[in-house]
Amino acid sequence: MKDQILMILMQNRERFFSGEEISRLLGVSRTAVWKAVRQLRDDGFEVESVTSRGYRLGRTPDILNPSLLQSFLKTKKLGRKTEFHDSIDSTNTRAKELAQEGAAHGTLVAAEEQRKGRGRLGRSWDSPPGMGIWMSVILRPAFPPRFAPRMTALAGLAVLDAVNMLTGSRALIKWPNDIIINRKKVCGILTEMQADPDLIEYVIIGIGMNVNTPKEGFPEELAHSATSLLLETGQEVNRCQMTACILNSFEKLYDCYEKTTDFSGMMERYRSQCITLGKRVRVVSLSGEWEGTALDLTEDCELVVELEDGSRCTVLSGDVSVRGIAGYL
Ligand code: BT5
Repeated sequence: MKDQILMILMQNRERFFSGEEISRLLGVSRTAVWKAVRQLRDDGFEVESVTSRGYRLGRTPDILNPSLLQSFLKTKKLGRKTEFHDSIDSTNTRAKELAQEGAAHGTLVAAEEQRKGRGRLGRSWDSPPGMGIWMSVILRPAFPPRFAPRMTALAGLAVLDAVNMLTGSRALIKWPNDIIINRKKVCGILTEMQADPDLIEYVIIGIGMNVNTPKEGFPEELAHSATSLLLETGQEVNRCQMTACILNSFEKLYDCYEKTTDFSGMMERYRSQCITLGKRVRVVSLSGEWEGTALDLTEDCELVVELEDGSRCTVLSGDVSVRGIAGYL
């Protein structure tokens, strides 16, 4: 009921809504409405109340709240079913469980904190409470498994759009899954999939974004390579609004791609926003390390690297880390 009242107030921010109207709409008593409003205030929502006019929503706190998220969403499916946690081991792990139980396309799992946030290739992802977006979306695409890396690319472009829209900052992509502002990592994407040889059962897109993390919020070992939107822009960003903005943009790109199955336009955009291209890189894989120049990306989002002897190889995102010669970039 608290969430239903929040939804009503969110959708009518410009006007007062009387207790009587709310109680009639929801079929509950005036006292129940009053109690729920008190709970909202306890949660940090500013609810003005004026005698004979009613309630109006003021400042909203930066908490992960399903109604708050819904009020910012413009999607049909992404984020319309949600599971929110105060603390969880990993939203990707939970999303996988839900997908195996049959959860619908677009289901979102998000958490205030992850205790065992995961990166690629067994690495960990630092996910402190209340500062970032730690979320996973379940997708059920109808295209073959070899196109799954395109989902990481679409998610990356969606993150760039959302960052630009809400902060005005220009972020870039470090192939295959890092989002960079001012040469530091602000966001990472972890794509996991369950598939038969020619059919995807589900894809999980995990997105970790440092939003309001202060300098001291990062562990020592990330101090030089990680950043947050707050540190780069000086502005706090509402995490529900940013989550919705990413999902709004992602769904647009995803639906367009699914309808046309033409990736060329998106690929052009990806190439133009990818800082890896043209750089000297060190490729680190299970079979060894080698250096070369990142030349291009294939239509399947593999990196084309020119080696010292002039030969070329393509590198698959799932198998390797790519580092700049002089450090992280
Ligand atoms: C990634 O892996 O960048 C993918 C991160 C995906 C995290 C999301 S959060 C929601 C969902 N649930 C999960 O459990 N995971 C996903 P990778 O490219 O392997 O980068 C990992 C490396 O990034 C680490 O080894 C650190 O060096 C660095 N790192 C760890 N935490 C970071 C942070 N909060 N900000 C910036 N860099 C970080």
